[in-house]
Amino acid sequence: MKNKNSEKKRNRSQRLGLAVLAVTALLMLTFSACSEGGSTELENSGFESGSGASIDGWSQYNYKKDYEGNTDCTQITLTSMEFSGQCVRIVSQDQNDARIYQEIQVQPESNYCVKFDTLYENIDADVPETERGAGLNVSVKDGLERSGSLYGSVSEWQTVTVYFKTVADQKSVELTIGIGGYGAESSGTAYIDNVRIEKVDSVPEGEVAFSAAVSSSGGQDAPSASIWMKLLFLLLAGGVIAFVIVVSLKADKENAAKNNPLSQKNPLLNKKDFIILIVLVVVCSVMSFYKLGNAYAASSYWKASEAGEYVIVEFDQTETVARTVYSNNIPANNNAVSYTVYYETEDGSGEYESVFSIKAGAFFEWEHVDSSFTTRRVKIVSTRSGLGVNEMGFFRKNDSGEYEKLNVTVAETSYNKELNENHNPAMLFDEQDTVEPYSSYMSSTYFDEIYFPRTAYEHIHGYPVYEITHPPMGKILMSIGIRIFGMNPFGWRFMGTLFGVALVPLMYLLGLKLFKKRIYAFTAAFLMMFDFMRLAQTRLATIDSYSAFFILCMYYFMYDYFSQKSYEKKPFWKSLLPLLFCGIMFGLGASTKWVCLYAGVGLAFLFFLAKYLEADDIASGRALPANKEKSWFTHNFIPTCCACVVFFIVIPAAIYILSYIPYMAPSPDKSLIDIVLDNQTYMFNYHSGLTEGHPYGSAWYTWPINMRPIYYYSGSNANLAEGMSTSIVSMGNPLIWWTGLACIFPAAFYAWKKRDKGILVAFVGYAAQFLPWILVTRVAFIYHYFTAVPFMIFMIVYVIKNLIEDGVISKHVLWIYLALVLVLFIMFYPVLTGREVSRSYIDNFLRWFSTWSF
Ligand SMILES: [Ca+2]
Ligand SMILES: [Ca+2]
Repeated sequence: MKNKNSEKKRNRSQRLGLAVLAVTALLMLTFSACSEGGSTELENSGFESGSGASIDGWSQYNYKKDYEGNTDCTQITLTSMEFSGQCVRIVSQDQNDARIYQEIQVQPESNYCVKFDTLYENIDADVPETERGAGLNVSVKDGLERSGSLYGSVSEWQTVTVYFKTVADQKSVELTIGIGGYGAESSGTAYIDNVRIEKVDSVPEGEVAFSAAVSSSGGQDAPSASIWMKLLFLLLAGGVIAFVIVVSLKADKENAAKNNPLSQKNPLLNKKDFIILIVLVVVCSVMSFYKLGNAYAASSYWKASEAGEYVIVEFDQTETVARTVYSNNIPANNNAVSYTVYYETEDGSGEYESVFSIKAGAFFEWEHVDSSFTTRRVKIVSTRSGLGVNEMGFFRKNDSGEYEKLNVTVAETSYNKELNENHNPAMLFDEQDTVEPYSSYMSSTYFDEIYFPRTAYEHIHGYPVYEITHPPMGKILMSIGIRIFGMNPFGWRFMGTLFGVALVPLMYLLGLKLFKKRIYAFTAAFLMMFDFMRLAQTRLATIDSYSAFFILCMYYFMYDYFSQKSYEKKPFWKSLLPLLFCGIMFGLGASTKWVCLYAGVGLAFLFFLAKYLEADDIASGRALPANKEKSWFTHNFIPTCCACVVFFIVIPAAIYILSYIPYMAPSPDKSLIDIVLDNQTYMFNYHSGLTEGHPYGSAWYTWPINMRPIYYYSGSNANLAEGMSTSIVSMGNPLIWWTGLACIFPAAFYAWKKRDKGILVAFVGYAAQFLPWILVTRVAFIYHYFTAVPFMIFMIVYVIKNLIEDGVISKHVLWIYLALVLVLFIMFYPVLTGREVSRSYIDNFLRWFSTWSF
């Protein structure tokens, strides 16, 4: 009776929740209807209200600050000028996209005239005309077009007039004025005052109106999920919660009625298990580490400290250079030319002619330039400070068209010994054996490796931190591999691949607890091992490998707590051990990636459900606590909850805060707590504003069906023979993912029918890792499903186990299924690991759908 009542209560509260949502939606609709047709009045158009960096009515966009954490480049502040009281001043020392903006109401398909007064200085003054950014301009936020640009300086206040045209259905725009534009950064100073906007019937002859159309995906704050998505989330999450509660209650009751033990016994590992584990780890390691990346790379670099530093190198004789390659270290925080490469002309005049220039470019990625020149001497001259270049190499082409590396000798440098070694231009030519004419994932970073290994490297050296959109733990772990193997592709990928391998024995161990039989534990580990995404995702040096591992560990320990009765443990503290380990894993996970916080919701649910079931056991007389005289509530529940505060809040918070230690070296003036708090604010804003589309982005509901694999690497600079191809793509093994999708309801059916508590942990894990994405409106990728995959695999194994035990299928079916999974894995292995295969093989055998582009 008691349970029915609590269910009724729950239903009531759910209904209440829905009613509140419905009323809120209605209010929002009414409100938006009222606000239609508002004025185009600008608030604080003369900038008289506000002071310093807080400008009433206006928001600021500052690319370098918002996305790179660089607060030094640009200042946007109010200042007083004789012209007309206060005005806004934008100062960008370096190339940036920095603007102020304000939302205004507009009418669709109308013309608007914007006027403002301005005084500006040195806009892109030192930048060659062809490399100038957007200059001082007017646009709308996320707009596809902008007004004309102003460059240089003026000595008197000017009034600028521009026009724009709204498009169909456009009811509001965010009007922006500033220096630079998206992908067109500029530097300089601008004073802006008295912004006026009015609707005009037509654009005067000779004037051009830019379109106010915005990119469809926008870059504004992410819209919240639609009401339908919220309802769907509530329905699915509520369904899983209700299901897990009901099944676990029934399981305990019926087990007690049958005099079965209420605590699940974990099988002990024996020699056979160890042999299986060793074989799994060896096989998985071989295929995961095979050709992971070169264990060498050029890493000693030249970073000019000012313009005019140079190095001259000499070939053994006059040569015709056909290809020049170079690899950059940490890019400068601007995209301007940092070095110019010259060659000595052959006329004996000793004069040099420029061939190409080097800009910021990608981190540890070999780039090539195919400008041909004939010379004996090459001179590289810095044009500004900031960019480190690891190494440079030259190739000639022989008669059969192959590249041959040219021997170079450093003839002369501007090296000033008082500067540190990184400023020695000769470092550009000290690792010539790493120089290769072609580049591939074996020698260069690919996909998001420009972020994570770079930051791991920065942590090691105490440099300013670049990748700050996730907490530091993943990069700290990655840096261990770099410390062991050096700053090279193998080094920066090693730890992630190792954690990816560790997922396999972990699946075996948790599988053994869940299913009690070796064969099913093996099946779970086998499916994990031969899932495509495990391989592709953990060979790439991002941080998803770590978060997947920690999440699985959390559930591994919480399973013990959920499936065993703490009141049966003697002494009491032993019952707390799984919680302690779970909490540590939670701390490590949360300080790697916020996605692990979803797991925390699942863990909390399992914990409180376990405690509720224990309370129910005792209230209903199903079980007696270890010490009858002491009440369960005061001697078990309260102390356990206190311990959980330590395990799930204090310890994780300590791990989380300490993980920021690598941030301290580059910011010696800031306290660790300030560093942590600043980064939390930044991450929150970043993730809630991340709505830009991405060609390989995909919606949550397409993940289980494997619709949109993400293409990481296409081998564009590799040395491919005619008709050959090399790719790295992250996707699921269709035979695992599709089977998994098909197994969710059968697994629920069996869990219900057999009153099976253990598998409920997999349902909670799957729901906690997958369902939150329904509410997430930022761009997401198929790899966000990765942390849910282990739980889906457990559901597959659970269904197979029950089908076999019920005599529906024989074990042969299982072996055939595993064999087919393996066959698919072997077929796809080349495109998961960047092996060279013929294009026609990929097109004919692997691209089953047009959305599978690789
Ligand atoms: Ca003013
Ligand atoms: Ca070097």
